[in-house]
Amino acid sequence: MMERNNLNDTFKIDEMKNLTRIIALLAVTGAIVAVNGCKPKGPQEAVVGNAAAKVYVAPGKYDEFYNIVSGGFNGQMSIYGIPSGRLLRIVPVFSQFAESGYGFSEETKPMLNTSHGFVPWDDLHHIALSVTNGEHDGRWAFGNGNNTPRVARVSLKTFKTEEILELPNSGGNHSSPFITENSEYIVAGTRFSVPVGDNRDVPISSYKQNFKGTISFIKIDPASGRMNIGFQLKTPGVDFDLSRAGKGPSHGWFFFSCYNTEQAYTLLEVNATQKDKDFIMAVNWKKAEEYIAQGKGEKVKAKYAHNVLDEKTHTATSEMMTEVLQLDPTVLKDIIYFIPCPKSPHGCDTDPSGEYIVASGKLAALIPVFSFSKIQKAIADKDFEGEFAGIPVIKYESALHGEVKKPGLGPLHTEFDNEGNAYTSFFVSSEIVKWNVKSLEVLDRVPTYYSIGHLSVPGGPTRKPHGKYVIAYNKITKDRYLPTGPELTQSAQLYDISGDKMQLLLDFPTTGEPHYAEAIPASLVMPNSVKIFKIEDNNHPYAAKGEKEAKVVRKGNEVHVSMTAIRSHLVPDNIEGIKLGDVVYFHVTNLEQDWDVPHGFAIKGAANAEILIMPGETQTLKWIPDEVGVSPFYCTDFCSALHQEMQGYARVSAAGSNTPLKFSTGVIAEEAKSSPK
Ligand SMILES: [Cu+2]
Repeated sequence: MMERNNLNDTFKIDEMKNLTRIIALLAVTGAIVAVNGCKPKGPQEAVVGNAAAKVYVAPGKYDEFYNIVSGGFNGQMSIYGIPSGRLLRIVPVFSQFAESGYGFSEETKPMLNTSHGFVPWDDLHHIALSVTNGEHDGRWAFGNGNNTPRVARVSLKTFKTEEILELPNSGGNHSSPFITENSEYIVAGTRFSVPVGDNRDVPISSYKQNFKGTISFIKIDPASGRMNIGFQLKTPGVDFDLSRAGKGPSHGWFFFSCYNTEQAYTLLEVNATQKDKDFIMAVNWKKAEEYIAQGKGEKVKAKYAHNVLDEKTHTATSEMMTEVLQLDPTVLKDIIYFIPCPKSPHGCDTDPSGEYIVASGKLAALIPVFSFSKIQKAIADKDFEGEFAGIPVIKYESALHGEVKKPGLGPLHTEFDNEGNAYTSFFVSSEIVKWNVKSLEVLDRVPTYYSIGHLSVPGGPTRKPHGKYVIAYNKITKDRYLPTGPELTQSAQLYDISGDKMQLLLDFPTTGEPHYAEAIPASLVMPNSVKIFKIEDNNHPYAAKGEKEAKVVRKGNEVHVSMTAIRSHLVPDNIEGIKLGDVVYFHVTNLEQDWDVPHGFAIKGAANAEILIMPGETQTLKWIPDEVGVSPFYCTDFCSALHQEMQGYARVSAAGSNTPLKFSTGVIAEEAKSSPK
């Protein structure tokens, strides 16, 4: 009854209007999809002239850009070539990936460890590529885990996940992993505010008193890329959505969009859309660094996992961290400021000059563009309209460069080209709108099929966009592809932006649900791509760096097989003396030192995925035999003409048996020689 009364209280007449508008917007979305769905004429006409030639990458030729795309609920990143839209690789990050054994092999399991134990899945929404002087440097791709708050670092040399850092005091990691101009920090802002500290068993209705947000500033080691939490800012309880670092003149600042400044804790679709304006939060992180240097940070107990892959042992380790440094901006008043922003803002993007901050209110009929220099002046003049939960609120007009009027419905995200133009995605009206950042004039619009979320211009978030294309990442693909049952493929669309008018070139399907993506010139990544791991550098404790080092060793009930793989045999390929009750570890070293010759390994009855072993690498598959007999094992990755011969047998005897431990390859036993034909 209490809940019902509260709900009734919120349904005042003018709020009902808001609700009606939201429902109307949603209805429009549906209508657009339905209308477009019935009129294939539109989409067909959208592709004209030389579109095919512009995306055609001839056999044997390379694409111009790597497109690094989040996989959303598949917890992975995928790598596409642009302009062809060809899928080149799926990089497992937060989710187990049976195809390569990521999260299944003993070496990679620690990568998915968290304060909650082993968590084999997450929701990866955003990509941030490392930058130097605000420009892509081709070193790392960072990704966020939205559900169990985590940030990952993927090497662009190996396309492997090298590090995952969990975030304490966070309810969900959405406004992440955006990056500062010289990759000093990536940030992680909590989507859901939650009770933090020692007092966490509180009524949900005590949101205003007890729920807090945090913004984590994760420091990046410039040489190794290693992450650690530099500090956390405690913030009022709201929802943080997206963010961007300042650059150029605004370097040292970070901007976050916040919604639910109503501080609602139920039925947010109504209760968090009451106010005409929410906030952009401006953070002076250089000032925060000063306070940390002055010892003003408070050490707070926390529990979070820090997982790192060692490139010499090819093995990840997981360390549980126990404290974090926090600053309280309601006490240290000159760290953060709120700027009013209509309405339920989503994207918050800084232009290449660093002067303009574009905030896109999902429910707003305009796009406000804020001026960094005006924000600075307003702060200097204390031009505030008051405070929100102890944080100064700058007057809207004082921070505003101007508004893009009637740009479309449901603005979400903005990227930039190198000619002063912005490209904003509109979810509700399902289109990309091009406008000029200084004049705020709308220049062009193209439909997307259908309902675009994020978009990406190569280099769009950097100081020097590469331009040329904009890629739309869409939420719905009805009528675009051959149907595959109730679930359809997710989709991206490529547009040429080199002329005055945008031109649709290509649809290409994506894996998972793409959210944000970045694209980087192939020339910045391709020359550094690792071809093999040097076998002499392999420090894995169970590596067999030559066939002579292959062995089987019993340690109590553990049996460790140090196995080698090279075209086209495994050493050893006959193993006896394993007993029921044993735990068997196959440590397989790939002896190849040639590009693109992985071997795989699987054994019948293992409750596990295959392992895929790159040249020079060692990977371990754990097997607990559950029956007496002989189990075949084999190479799973087609490696040579005699790949099908790359196989062997493991004999499992009863628990109490006295079968001796032995192993071999190429040995014909005496009894086999003498047995009758
Ligand atoms: Cu093989």
